[in-house]
Amino acid sequence: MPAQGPDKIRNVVILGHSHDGKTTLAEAMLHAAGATARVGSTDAGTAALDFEPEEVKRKISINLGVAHLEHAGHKLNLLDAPGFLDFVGQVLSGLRAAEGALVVVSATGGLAVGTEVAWEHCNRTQKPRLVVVNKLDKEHSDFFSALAAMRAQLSPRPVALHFPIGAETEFRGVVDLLRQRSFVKGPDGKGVEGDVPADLAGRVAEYRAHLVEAAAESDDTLLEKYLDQGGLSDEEIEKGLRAGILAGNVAPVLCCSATRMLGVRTLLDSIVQLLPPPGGDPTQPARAFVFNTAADPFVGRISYLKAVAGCVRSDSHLPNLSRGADERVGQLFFPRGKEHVNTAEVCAGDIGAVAKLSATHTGDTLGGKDGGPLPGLEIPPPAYALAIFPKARGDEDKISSGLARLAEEDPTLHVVRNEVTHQLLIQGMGDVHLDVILEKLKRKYGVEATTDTPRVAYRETVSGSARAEGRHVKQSGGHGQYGICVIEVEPTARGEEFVWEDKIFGGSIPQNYRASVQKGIQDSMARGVVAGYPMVDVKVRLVDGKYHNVDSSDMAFQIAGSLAIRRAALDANPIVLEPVHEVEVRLPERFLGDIMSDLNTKRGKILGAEPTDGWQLVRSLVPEAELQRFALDLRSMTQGRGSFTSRFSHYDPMPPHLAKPLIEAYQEGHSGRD
Ligand SMILES: Nc1nc2c(ncn2[C@@H]2O[C@H](COP(=O)(O)OP(=O)(O)O)[C@@H](O)[C@H]2O)c(=O)[nH]1
Ligand SMILES: [Mg+2]
Repeated sequence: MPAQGPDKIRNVVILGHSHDGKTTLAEAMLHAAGATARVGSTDAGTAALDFEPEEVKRKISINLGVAHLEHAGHKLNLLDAPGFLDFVGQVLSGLRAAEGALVVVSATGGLAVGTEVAWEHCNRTQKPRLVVVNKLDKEHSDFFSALAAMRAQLSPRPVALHFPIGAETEFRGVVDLLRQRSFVKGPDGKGVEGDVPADLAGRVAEYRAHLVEAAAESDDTLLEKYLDQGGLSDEEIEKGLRAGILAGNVAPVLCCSATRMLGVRTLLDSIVQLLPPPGGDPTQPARAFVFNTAADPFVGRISYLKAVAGCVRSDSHLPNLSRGADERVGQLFFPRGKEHVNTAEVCAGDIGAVAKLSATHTGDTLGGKDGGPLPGLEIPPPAYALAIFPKARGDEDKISSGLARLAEEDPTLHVVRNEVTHQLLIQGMGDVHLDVILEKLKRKYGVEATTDTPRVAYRETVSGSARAEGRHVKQSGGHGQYGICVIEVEPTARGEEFVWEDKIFGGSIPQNYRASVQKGIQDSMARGVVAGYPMVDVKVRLVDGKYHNVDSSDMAFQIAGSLAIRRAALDANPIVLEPVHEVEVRLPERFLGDIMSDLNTKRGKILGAEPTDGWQLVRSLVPEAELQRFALDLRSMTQGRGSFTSRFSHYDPMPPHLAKPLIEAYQEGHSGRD
């Protein structure tokens, strides 16, 4: 493909509800433009864009599919995003690289959650968009009710640009309301352009009037002219539409059937005609943004980049401004699914990819005259976590290194070790996300793992005071062991961790052995005394003891200290402290009652609820133990519309009826220890 200026490029992210036909439509566009020899099918597992085994198996897109085609003298880069909510990270990557969005909607149902979510993504990122109503070949499909449902609930309000032909009987093609021409499939399968069918003329005129009105409203001078003269020229309508789309006030709606390849060329025309070009100056020094990464076990990392200025050249060096490193750029290519079309350069506005960058990650900026890096990607915080264990002993290192590689390609995956529970945790967007991670771990890095609900990092403390003796005396022959200490414990203020008081008068324990007692106590507390969790917020007073000239030792006093703290703590009303999170839930108003009662059963405290245009923001404090499945519960409760963030707030005493079993179970397991 010849080098093209930015005005001849369109970068389009394809968004929408899962299963509404995004990937199939992208495949249809690639084939219609002659970029692929046959139409890939997601059902048969032959889609160029869904080529990873995890995608083929589930028949869903997981990764952002990137492919290019040429149409009407323009280069189109298609970014096929997954509709499944767990893979929002890939949607954000696609949004970042595209100037325009194509929202795919099925003509067979009401307004789907995924459509609403896609709409919000576009609104938030101010993305000009086209909507395409797909599956019009299906029985019971209905373009007009799909349009009405969108017009009733979405803002900016969608307006028809296409009118379906034969929608009631057999979908055959479309009328372009702007050009007032019809496009149907002829007997030889080729597209045939013609006049508006006479029987549709009345309704076509009615829908065209809406379109003209929407175009006129985008611009004051156009509106004036429209009101004065009662109409606009075709050029003015197109100009008005483009302005309205760019400003986010108009969203034109097209029709198609991806599987029948109907309406696909007119869709390509509209993308070229109505969505904005990327901009960028090819004569400036090269500068590129890395919007996505794929980990390939054979090729290594593949970085997807968008040139924002100049031309990035194969076999060159560019500074990575985000990491302050020099990066060697090898062979550049234009991806078409897993197929790579090599290129010598990727120029301003265009999208390309390169393998084996050494220091560069998703969100990084390469090169550029103005020094600083572009803002990185905004990645939502993880919502769901699992503890991960190797199936085979000794695979710990393989798991860690495999996960580290997977986290490089997926910024929504976090791998952390919990310092209190010592568990390795994987955190992500939902259960399917983490499921896919396990599968990739096995396929790409040959290591099998199991998962479990993470242990909660409880703490323990005392709520009363007590006095106890720790006695470690063994003097039967040889060098004996002798250490006796008496301590008193009481709670401190929350957060003080540990307070040590030496109240020994005289020399019942010499100075150096007092330090041994303290060490024994603190080591025990770190390991857990009553329930196996670190003991905190305890004041320990050393009040008395005994030593022996010959048999006493550092170790004997350490053991005495640990015995003393265990006895004292058990007598001082031990309690378990649990981590409490501040949780902020955002959800549509109609779910407010449901979320309140759910948070109630989760022992949550509601701090407040704030309405913001149809949505509610509910703030609450919820124990971590109750939050482990919250992402899944919230999703099913709100059909995926709700989202939440949570962050650690503080530790609170756990209710005794929940703490008691933890303490008893631990004591049973450790009763023989001293
Ligand atoms: N009848 C019909 N089925 C379609 C059409 N487009 C997609 N499908 C089917 O819808 C299902 C989901 O398609 P896919 O492209 O994977 O959806 P995505 O999740 O939005 O990418 C598959 O079974 C497709 O064959 C269409 O225009 N007509
Ligand atoms: Mg898909």
